[in-house]
Amino acid sequence: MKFVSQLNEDYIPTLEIDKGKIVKNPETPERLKKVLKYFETFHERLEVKNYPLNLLFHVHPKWYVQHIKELSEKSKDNEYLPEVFLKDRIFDSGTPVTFQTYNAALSAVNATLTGAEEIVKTKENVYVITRPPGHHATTDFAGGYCFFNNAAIASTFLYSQIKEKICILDIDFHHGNGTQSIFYENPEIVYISIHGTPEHYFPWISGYKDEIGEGKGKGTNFNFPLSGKSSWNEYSIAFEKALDIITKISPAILVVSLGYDTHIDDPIGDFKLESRDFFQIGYEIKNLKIPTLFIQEGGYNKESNFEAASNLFKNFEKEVNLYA
Ligand code: OKP
Ligand code: ZN
Repeated sequence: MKFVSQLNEDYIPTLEIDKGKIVKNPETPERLKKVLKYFETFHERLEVKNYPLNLLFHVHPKWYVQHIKELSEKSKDNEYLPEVFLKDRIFDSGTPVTFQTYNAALSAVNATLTGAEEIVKTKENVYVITRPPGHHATTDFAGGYCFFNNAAIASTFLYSQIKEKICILDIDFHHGNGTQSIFYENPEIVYISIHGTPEHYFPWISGYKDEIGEGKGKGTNFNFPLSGKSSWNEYSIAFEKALDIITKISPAILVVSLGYDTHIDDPIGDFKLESRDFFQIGYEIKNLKIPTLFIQEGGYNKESNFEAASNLFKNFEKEVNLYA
């Protein structure tokens, strides 16, 4: 399969507030370098293209995009931590803005759209290795290290091209509150997420089971909140259910919001998935036999990110069931 990459190496946020203390921000280019190296060795790279801002405006209003640009410009000499969330349009204190934020977030969108265009043209699987991530960004709020919602922009673009159902499977440890909210009333783009329960984990505000969509989208949003410390035993039950939903819907394209922060060695996520569990994840997604666009979300340990990615894609690209 092909991959496209944009790590935005000049975008390095350093600050985050956690439990009242300034801590080191983990969302850095370093975290994905080993994953990228692995892909560079074995896979064909697509060059990132630039797309019109209009594709962004289908998800985020112009004023919000402009606002993120202005916040970045104002952060020329000083990384900026949001203070008044409704004014800053950033909903948490873990999402600082640097001078490079706007360009990086925009480049991540372009990388993602490059992958999306390729899958429309070829119906072949693509992996977009990029940052900053996107699934926490709503139409007009940044948060959780996310500014523009890469997966939502790609899915909106995909739907506009093929006019057939799209499913988004979000397997980052955190609930993709942004993606859910963007498609909450949209029956054509179905959101399915498995994550640490919002009772105990970021983003706190959504990800409950009873959030099923609204209006025409009622019944097309699916949340599987799990208790922290879940291992493959518990995780696999939710994962099977998620895959059953996808099989029933039979979308033309599957978008996977792919986070490796479900791995036991991740410093932020709390699940206990082992490296070998990612073999099974790869196998089962492969078994759906639906063209799949993988979009990078979280994963904050360089080594476990590599273990998870290499195992997942090794099996995604062949067909062996280690657990059978
Ligand atoms: C982004 B992604 C903030 C502590 C939590 C935010 C975590 C964002 C995860 N005070 N930080 O879904 O991996
Ligand atoms: Zn996450």
